[in-house]
Formats: sequence, C-alpha cells, structure tokens
Amino acid sequence: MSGTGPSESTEVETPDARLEDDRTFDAIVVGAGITGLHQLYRLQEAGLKVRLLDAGSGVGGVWYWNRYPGARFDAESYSYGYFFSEELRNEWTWTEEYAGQPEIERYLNFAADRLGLRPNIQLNTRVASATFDENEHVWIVTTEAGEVFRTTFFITAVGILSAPQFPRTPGLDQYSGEWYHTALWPKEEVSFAGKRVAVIGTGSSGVQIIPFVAEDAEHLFVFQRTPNWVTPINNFAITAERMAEIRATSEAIYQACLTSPSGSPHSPMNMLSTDVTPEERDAQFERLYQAPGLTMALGNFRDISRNQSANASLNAFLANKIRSRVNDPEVAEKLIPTDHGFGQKRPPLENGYFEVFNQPNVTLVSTVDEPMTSFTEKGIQTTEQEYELDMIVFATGFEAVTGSITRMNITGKGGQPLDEYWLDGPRTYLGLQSANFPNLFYVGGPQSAAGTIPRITETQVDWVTECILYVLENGYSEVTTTTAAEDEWNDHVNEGIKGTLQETASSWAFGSNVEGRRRAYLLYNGGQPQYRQKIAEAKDAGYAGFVFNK
Ligand code: NA7
Repeated sequence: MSGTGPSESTEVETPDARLEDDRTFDAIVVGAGITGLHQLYRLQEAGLKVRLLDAGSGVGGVWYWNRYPGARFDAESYSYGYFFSEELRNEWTWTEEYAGQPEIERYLNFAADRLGLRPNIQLNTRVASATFDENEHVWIVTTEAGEVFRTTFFITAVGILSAPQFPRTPGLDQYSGEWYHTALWPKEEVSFAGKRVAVIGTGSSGVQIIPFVAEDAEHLFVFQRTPNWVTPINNFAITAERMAEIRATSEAIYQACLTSPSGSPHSPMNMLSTDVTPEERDAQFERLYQAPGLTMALGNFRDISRNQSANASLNAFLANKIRSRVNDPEVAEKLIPTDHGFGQKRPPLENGYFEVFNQPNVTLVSTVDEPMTSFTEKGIQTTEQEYELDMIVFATGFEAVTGSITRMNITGKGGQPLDEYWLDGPRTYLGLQSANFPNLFYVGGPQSAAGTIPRITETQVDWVTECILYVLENGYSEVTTTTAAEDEWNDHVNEGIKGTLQETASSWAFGSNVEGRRRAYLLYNGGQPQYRQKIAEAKDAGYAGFVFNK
C-alpha cells in the first residue's frame, strides 16, 4: 500500500536488503490485547505491511499478564468479545457469564488464529523507544533486545491498566521470601499452602485473589489502604441453550452496548431513587445486590451517580450488608469506605470476599492506622510491628492510562519526549493523537476510554485504519493534530467530569493512586455514544482538528 512494501522489481535481493525490508513497516502496533489484535486485523485486511509487538510470550494483553487466581471479567463475557466477526461469534462458546482469565486468554488465542494474525505478531519483544525522524517522516522503534524498526505509523494499543506499580516503601530488595504482582503473575503454579502471606491492595485484583489465598495460606494478612464498595458478582454458568440464545440475539446485545454510556448491556434505570418510597428504594437495592456483575453500578436509579443524598442512601444500604457479613464489628467498620461513595471509583466485584475476614487465619491490617515503613529480610515492618512473611502479593494496581505509553520513551518532533509533554496530565485530541507526534495514534489511550474497553476501542481501530488509508491514498507523509485542537478536547473532557460525584474521588482515573503524580482526569466521561459521535463528526468534517502534510 505505501512505498515501503515489498519491492516488485525482479532484481535478486541481497540478504541486507531483505533484512532491511524485514524491519521496515507501514505500521507497528504495540500490544497483543483485544484492541491491538483488532487493529492488526484491520490494517492487515487493508493490505498494509504491519507488525504487532508485545512483551509477553503469548497474546492476550491484560488477559495474558493477569493470570492470578480469581482473575475474571467484570463485564458480561459476550459483551466484551469481538462482534465484527460472525465466524468468531458462531464458533466461540462462553461457559460463564463472567469468564475467568484462562477462558479469556483461550478466546484471544482462538481469535488470533481464526483471524490469521500470527504471522505478523512478534512476541517476547518490549519496545524500548520510539523516536520520530523528521527528515524521513518515520518512527524509529527500538526494542529492549536491540532490534531497530522503521515504521510510517506507530500505534499504541497497550491498555489503560497495564503498567504495574509498586509501593514506594523501601527495602523490597532485602526481602528474602517470594513476592508477586498480580499483573505479572507467573505461569507456574504459585502455592499459598502452609505459608504466611500478605496481600497488599484491596482493589479489584486484591478482592479477587484474597479468597483464594485465604483458603490455603497458614495465615493471610490483608494490607488495606482504602476500603472499596465491593458488591457480589453473582456469576453463573452459561448453558448450551443460553449460549444459543446469546448467538441468536447477538445483534441486539451489540446494539444495547452501543447505546449504553458504559458500552455494556446495562443502562441506568429511567427513575430517580426519590420517585419511590425509601422501602421500595431499598427493595430495589436488594434486587441489584442479588443481580449479576456491575448491575448495581450501571443499572441503578439515575441519581445514584449524580446526587449526593441518593448516593448516601445506597452507601448506607451497602454498609449494612458489610456489617451483616463480617462477624467482628471493628473489622466490619474498617471494611466500610468513608472517603468515597459507591460508584465514585470503579467498584470491585466479589465472591465470598467479606466472609474471608471471619476466618481465624485472616487479619486485616490498615495501612492508615499502621503505615508500612519498610520491607525487611523477613517481611513487612509497619509503625507498629514487623510481620514475618513467606510471601508478599502486590495487588497495588497500575500507573493507569498513560503509564504503558510513556514507559515506551516516545519522542516526537523537536526532540519532545511524550512523558514531559504529559507531565501535567495527558494532552490529546479526541484521545487519538497529540500535537507534534505525527503518525502516532493511541487506541485505548487517555481521554477516550471508559466502560467496556473493547466497545470503544473497536470504534477507534476503525477510525485510525480509515485515517491511515486516507493519508496513504492522498500521498501525505504525516497526520498530526494541533495544540488548539488539544485544548478544545481537554476542555471538553474536563467539562464532562466537572460537578459529578467522581470528580472528588481519589482514584486511578485521576492518577491519584500513584504518589507524586499530578492530578488530572485520564478518561472520558461523556459516555461511549457521545465519544463515537465526536470522532465521527471530526472525520466527516474532513478530519477537522487534524493536519496533513505532504
Ligand atoms: P486498583 O484498583 O488501583 O487497586 C490497587 C490497590 O492497591 C488499592 O487498594 C490501593 O489503595 C492499593 N495500594 C496501592 N499502593 C499502595 C500502597 N503503597 N500501600 C498500600 N496499598 C496500596 O488496581 P487493581 O489491580 O485492583 O484493579 C484495577 C482495575 O482493574 C479495576 O478498576 C478494574 O477495572 C480492573 P488506594 O485505593 O489507592 O488507597
């Protein structure tokens, strides 16, 4: 498609020329997760010479790395997968409403095979840097193994929760026991049996792994900094009949996802909590508590996420649930969030989480009451005592949204490093590009993604593919955006979060889980339908806000 494709000349190629050809691409995509695989498929289908790089030894992205016990979807399995391929929809069978990590990893491997993606995927390859060459209008991409590639387009599909972060507590190198991060979990089986284990972190990953550790460990210490509003997942098996129904109604499911703000089959109720009596309201909360997945968060009364007192009524309901499930009243109170209301942060889903704290082999340690001061040879030292441990599990989350992009050391025009450009928070236009970083696209990057990620990134994948083809077909060498367009998008993004209950939360969506990180809203709160409309409008207006250079 572009001038960098294989030569049609009949001259015999020298080994050097072949090598050169092997390292020069129309597009390089980074990330073999659900979004990167889709992007590769589209570009491959369009006839481009494209390579996908991924640090893992297999495809799957977050579903490759997060192989800890208990890792599973919090979106309905069939709402998360690819809808664009009838073949995939008809041939794949989900076994659970919320599939576990092994099944999801199998699905993405199945998709990579079925879509014929393997020949263009290079695994075990971590990008070390990407630098824009202004003279040649290409990106020079280097890998940690020392390979150097040239590519016209550089596309990051690296996920928003994929750059693991650790506590700044010193001394981990002194610790002599085993330690793991949930997002870097080994393929080999990890045994908790008979061990003294600490799990640090009580977000989604902590909440999912804790019951598994509690089952086998001699003793489990749960190090909690901030309690979360955690609700039951209420998972269930998908029968053959149900799977047939899912296939038969797949288009309707897809349409429900497209029209919902969260890109899921759930939409908020058409009612306010004040439209009913407090008793009726609580009865509805009870139904939602028994309902599957994120129904409590995404299918609740409309005012729960917007109105402080409506939100408080749900918090009171959920606090009582915790009190009813945890025997020790002191422990129960420690597990009840006081710094945020339900939905201000993405709520983790649980299966038997609260009951764990009734087990004699489990201790809840609040790092607010007794901060961790260091890791020691034997375990963790807090301001109160030393905890001797055989294993530490870090469920401490991520440098969210931008971390996996900036860790690639991207340098744009004028030698501008992207991490410096984003020091005060990400700057993008439509979450797709940044000024002075020509031909660099983000799919599933900052200021665009929220909700069920594949439902929004599939739109971006199509948009980016069409934009790339537009550049090539018109003989342009570069597409970029402007700082004015970025300013406009930043204002729109910030306007969308202003006045909401989420605005005041201390969450990864604002980068506030990483010490020292400047607070900036990293996602897009306008809802997926509005985002889709915005990027379609820009394209229909002749790529308004984008600049094309010959
Ligand atoms: P999260 O949701 O960011 O959770 C990380 C947890 O680790 C959270 O409880 C943090 O407390 C805690 N944490 C982080 N650093 C520390 C230190 N230094 N000391 C003590 N505790 C700490 O990541 P997850 O992997 O659980 O889930 C991420 C998303 O994946 C989730 O939203 C789902 O959408 C899927 P904090 O709350 O910051 O005080």
